[in-house]
Amino acid sequence: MNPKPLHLLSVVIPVQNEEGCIGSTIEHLHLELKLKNIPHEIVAVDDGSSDQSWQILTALQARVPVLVPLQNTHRHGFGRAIIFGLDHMQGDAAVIMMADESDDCRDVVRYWNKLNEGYDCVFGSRFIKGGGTIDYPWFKMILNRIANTFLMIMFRIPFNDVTNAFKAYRRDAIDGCRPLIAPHFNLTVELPLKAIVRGYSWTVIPITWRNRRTGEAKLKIKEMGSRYLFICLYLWLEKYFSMGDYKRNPPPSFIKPPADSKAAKKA
Ligand SMILES: Nc1nc2c(ncn2[C@@H]2O[C@H](COP(=O)(O)OP(=O)(O)O)[C@@H](O)[C@H]2O)c(=O)[nH]1
Ligand SMILES: [Mg+2]
Repeated sequence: MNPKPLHLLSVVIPVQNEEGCIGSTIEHLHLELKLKNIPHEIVAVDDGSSDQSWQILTALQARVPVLVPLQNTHRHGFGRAIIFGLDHMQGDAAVIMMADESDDCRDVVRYWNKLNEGYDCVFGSRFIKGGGTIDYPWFKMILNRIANTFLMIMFRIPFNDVTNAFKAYRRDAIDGCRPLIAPHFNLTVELPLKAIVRGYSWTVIPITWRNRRTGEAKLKIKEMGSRYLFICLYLWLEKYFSMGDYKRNPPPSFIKPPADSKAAKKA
């Protein structure tokens, strides 16, 4: 467990063509966190939107002073935009949240409270008691359940909602997962799996999700399937074949004692 107290929560939101919902997502979130006295900033990363999303974000700053609108100046992509947001955040913890009002702001409060108990990561599950989904497209649901069952077996973890991006991390855990390499939606599995494989502490709480009511869903399973597989296999190789080299606490045999220590002199 991590005893370091937390001072600021950064909510990182990737945004692409969300003019119909981005305003209310941010206003609701800000209101909820303000009511609960949670010190926060909201980092919204626009990725070349062709609609009014960017204009809405910049105008909203007047009403939500903790809003930090950014434009991803690098190559575009869901994962790249989130990494850009993580690179620019000021907080010592982050929640990654979607712009389309699918995620519940009250769950952000629960994430923050759990992080403050000392966990490095807090993951939500929509598929445990107390969690749920509204209007989840049936085809996506079938693929989701199959993929998550495979991940539970491959990584031997008792957590059944790895593929959802809406999760919370201490900054230390995020930095321990660098370099982050997934440019697209596959970042949603890179972050939690890497944090688990590298030995960061984690826990699961129930969360709810509801389908967007405006705009378009952007996840294209056909384009992403092989990218998801790549990231899962890469982390599977790291888990079983890297001998713990990338772990948060590397195996003792790999830690060299300082040159003037007793142990070093003996050797
Ligand atoms: N910055 C950025 N955000 C994206 C991109 N693709 C999707 N998003 C955002 O990521 C979130 C999830 O996308 P969404 O369309 O709801 O995905 P789906 O519901 O899983 O199909 C939303 O906040 C989108 O605005 C992208 O290429 N760049
Ligand atoms: Mg969505």
